[in-house]
Amino acid sequence: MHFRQLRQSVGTMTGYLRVQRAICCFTRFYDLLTEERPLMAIERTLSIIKPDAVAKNVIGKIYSRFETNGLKIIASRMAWLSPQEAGEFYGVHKERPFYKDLVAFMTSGPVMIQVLEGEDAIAKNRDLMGATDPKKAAPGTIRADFAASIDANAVHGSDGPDTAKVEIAFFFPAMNVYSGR
Ligand code: IDP
Ligand code: MG
Repeated sequence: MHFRQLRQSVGTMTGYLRVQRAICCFTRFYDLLTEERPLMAIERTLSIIKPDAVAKNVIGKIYSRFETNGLKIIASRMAWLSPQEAGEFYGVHKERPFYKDLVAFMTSGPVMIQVLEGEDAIAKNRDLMGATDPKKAAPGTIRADFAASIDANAVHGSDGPDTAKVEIAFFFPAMNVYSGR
């Protein structure tokens, strides 16, 4: 074989290897892009620290539970609700026997209202809150630790995406205007 022929075939081999390496790189990059990852749903939910917990001076402790569990407080305000506000907010329970007591309790003192944001924020907040009746709430939940009864049960949390949207707009109407999501 002539020297020139040898150089040509070496050149062809090098080119072939380069193409192969490029294909390999592209395939790896494509795999990385299309790799199956769990869907991360960033949600927002409305939380209220009820008059009993505000009176117990545990706003900070409850906020700390949110923050250490990946929920960000992206809006907050303290308010003393009027019977109209509390009545409208809990309008879905209008026909329930406890509605009047619920409105009376929610207007018995100031509340702390916040929007929490994070991965699966709605369900995560409900998990952190515990069952409606603190006697049935799992140990370590907010209601198990800070609530005294089903009436005075420390916190409110939206129960689904639709209610979260309506409840956030109820207390923070501007968030609907400026929210990116
Ligand atoms: P939740 O706050 O766990 O979402 P809901 O069923 O939405 O519970 O009820 C709203 C609020 O009404 C409760 O947090 C609680 O304060 C009150 N409530 C619910 N069920 C009863 C009851 O059977 N007796 C007295 N109060 C109740
Ligand atoms: Mg509810």
